[in-house]
Amino acid sequence: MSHLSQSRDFKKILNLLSLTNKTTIMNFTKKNHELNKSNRSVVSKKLLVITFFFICVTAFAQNKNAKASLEVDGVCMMCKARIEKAAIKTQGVKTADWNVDSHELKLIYDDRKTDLQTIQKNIAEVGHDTQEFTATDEAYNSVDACCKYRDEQVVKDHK
Ligand SMILES: [Cu+2]
Repeated sequence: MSHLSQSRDFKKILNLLSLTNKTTIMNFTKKNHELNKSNRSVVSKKLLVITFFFICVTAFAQNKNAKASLEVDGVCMMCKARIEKAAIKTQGVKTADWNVDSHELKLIYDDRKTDLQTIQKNIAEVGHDTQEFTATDEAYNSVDACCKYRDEQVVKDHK
């Protein structure tokens, strides 16, 4: 009888012990989980910052094949040749295509080597007005008679 009760007590103690153990383990796991959670949020914050940084870098990264289109005044195929030559001569410009009807100049250029202002200045220098730069009278006068795009009669004649 006494042996049985002893054994029962022992079992109780064992049970109690294992219960305490379980709670400790559970608490430990919970803590760990919370720690993981907070760690994860720190990691995701870091990721967010890094991602944002890369977006900024990409946005401001220079483009060696930048595309642009601008308006350049002119009237004929001789103008086209002159405009495109002046554009291409600008270091960094890869392609230049001027449309005689729309007056649109399509460009592909390395924006590490040049910019639209430089390109337009060079075009204005050979006598053609661009979106932002007007050719000097001297430059304008240097173009052939059939290219005088500021002359209404010449423009009419080309239509
Ligand atoms: Cu012309």
